[in-house]
Amino acid sequence: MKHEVTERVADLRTQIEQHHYRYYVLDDPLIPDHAYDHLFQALLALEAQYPELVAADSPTQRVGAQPLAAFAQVVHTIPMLSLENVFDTSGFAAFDQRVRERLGVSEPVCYVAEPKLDGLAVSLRYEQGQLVQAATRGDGRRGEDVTLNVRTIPSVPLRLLGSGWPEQLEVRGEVFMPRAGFEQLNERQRTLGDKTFANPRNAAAGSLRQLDPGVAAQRPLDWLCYGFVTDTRLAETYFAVLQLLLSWGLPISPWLTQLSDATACQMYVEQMRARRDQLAYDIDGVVFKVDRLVDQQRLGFVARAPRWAIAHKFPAQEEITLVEAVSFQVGRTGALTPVAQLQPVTVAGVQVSHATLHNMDEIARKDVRVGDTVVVRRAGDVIPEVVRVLPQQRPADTVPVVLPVACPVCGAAVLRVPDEAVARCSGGLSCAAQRKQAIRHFASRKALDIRGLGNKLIDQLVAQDLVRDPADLFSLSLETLAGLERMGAKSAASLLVSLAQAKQTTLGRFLFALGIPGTGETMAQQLADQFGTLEAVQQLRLSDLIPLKLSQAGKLHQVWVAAALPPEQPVAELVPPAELSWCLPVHVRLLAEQFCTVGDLLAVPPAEWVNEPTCQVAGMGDNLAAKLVTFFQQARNQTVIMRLRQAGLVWPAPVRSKQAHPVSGCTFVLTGTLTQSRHVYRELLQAYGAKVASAVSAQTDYVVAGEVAGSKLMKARQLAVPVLDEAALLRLLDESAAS
Ligand code: 9MJ
Repeated sequence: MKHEVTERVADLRTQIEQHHYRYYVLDDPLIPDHAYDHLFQALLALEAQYPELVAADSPTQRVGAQPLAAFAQVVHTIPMLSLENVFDTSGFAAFDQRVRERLGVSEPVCYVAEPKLDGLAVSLRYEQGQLVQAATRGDGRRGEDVTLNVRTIPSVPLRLLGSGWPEQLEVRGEVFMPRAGFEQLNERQRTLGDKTFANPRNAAAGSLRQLDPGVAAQRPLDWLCYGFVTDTRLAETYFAVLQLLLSWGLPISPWLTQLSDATACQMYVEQMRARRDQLAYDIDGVVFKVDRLVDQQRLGFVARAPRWAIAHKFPAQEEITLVEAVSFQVGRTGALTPVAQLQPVTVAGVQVSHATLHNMDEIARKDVRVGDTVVVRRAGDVIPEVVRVLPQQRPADTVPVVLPVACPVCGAAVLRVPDEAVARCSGGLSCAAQRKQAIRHFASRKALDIRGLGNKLIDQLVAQDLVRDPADLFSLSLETLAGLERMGAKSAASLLVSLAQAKQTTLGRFLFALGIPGTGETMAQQLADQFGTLEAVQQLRLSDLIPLKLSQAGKLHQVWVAAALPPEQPVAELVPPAELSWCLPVHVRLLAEQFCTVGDLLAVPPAEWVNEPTCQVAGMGDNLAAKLVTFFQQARNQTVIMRLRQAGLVWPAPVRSKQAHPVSGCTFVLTGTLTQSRHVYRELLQAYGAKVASAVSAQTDYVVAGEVAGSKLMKARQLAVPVLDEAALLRLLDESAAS
């Protein structure tokens, strides 16, 4: 019996470790979360029953140690190195030159590239495959023993998987906190009234240096491995060793790439720079390492850095400057956004003189005042934002920011919806700011793409009251246009041509162009795909979009019965009961669609309250559904839509053959440089009923790879997902269309 239990425990541990690896290291789970939880609970139960079977490397033993009084010191047998930095192509070229001179070669050297994580370097020692010690870098020679905290990081294996690992293995890597986890952690800290962290790096450092591993376990830490110290040579190249480490359960960067020369390295820098903001975590550059390990050995070290590696640093994304004033911008839906006017400063290579403060709640939370010194952050094309105030540098005469009572553009009252962070101008389309924004949006590239209708022109058209809503654009005459400032007869004529061209559109673009609050490009396209016609979308009822679950309806029923409401009271006037936190005004509206009065509502048994939902839109929350339905119910919007159709806006009828197409329902991932923009391929594939995903997983049916495809191609090969080039993709679509 005991023998059977021991075997069962061992079997559960192996299964759990495998699934853990698929989930945390490969990002590609095989089983749903609840199935994993089930295995975990089974192991916990057995270990509770047979405590003598509990082992330190059991997946149940990540947390549980008592807090420490202090960290022990660890002397690194081989010092932990840092990296030399370069900041531009010429810096890298000089490095490459030095490498080749030292190696005495004239041909190009192969490098391996990976993003440079902005976290804390750690060294992990495995003996006989068991994690025995984890230490911080410290000063490179001595660090702190953070084993108990590192054990709580889910992507750190407590014992190595597979076989072939050396008995003594030391691996090195970076512990970091993904941005989303950092935001959540700060949110939690704020709610608890605890100290928040300035950035993910500080949060990771603070978490790793927690004396209580129970606290560290609550922190969303992750890590990636990029180094190793062994007695024996595991493979010929750094790249091959890292693949081995991955097979033993140690996570490596999905962007790890072998590059054949310095030119390829520079292309990699540009690619990562462009991708920087899409990654889930902060990086501050890329790292290049000479791939061949014998070459690394020959190159050796200088002081505290290897001669075979270099960090190509990106420009900093955060700078410090002064808030000179705060003004308010009015957006398309009337939202007032506070904007800080800054003393100009260069951030990540671009001059910044304005930064968003998001809304009044954010201003209060960050306690930003005019006259403050602040940290501004600019990431890619995103609008720069004020991250935080430096309170020590606050002068005595700072001025708090107050929300204006009247719209700075049209003077209408500014209203704040309770429970919403935004304040809005109540002027609607009579507010020139809202009109301008609505028309800009309508004409924008992803909407109707009206070429030649720039912002200056829109400002004039609105200011002179020539255009009050998007439909007015289509009745502009050549004379009117030619009479405007900086418009000749020629540009006026060409704008009319653009307007005529823009009338041929797609339903997805049209829905997006309408500017339905909360409905972006993807949602608009999804609505078009799912419902096929404008009429179908216009006629949607809340109950078509949100199925109110019977259990929810039952709870509402109980609460309202208990409240003994008068039967003649209209359902639309009921207030969501405070004790049901999920219940929002939208749920009341949902019921009001079907029941007029409280009497009608309570007369029906709960099981019959709600029709089976006819449709649900993936990714559409209750509030968005409510905004969509409200939009189409408003008379003003109905009129604009009618006038646009009268002006001749048309789109192709829905393709009904979608279901029949063999790629319909397949998931594609596009990677590498394609000859046409990804946008074009995405629309094409979607038109055939296929989905386009951003990450490769076991659910991916095809990967379409262009030039310089990187980690996604690698992952596709790992998972044996079919890879197509562009020609093969077009053949697949054509052949199947013909058959
Ligand atoms: C980071 N921070 O991502 C190294 N690093 O290699 C990578 N750091 C490194 N490699 C040798 N990817 C010393 C430090």
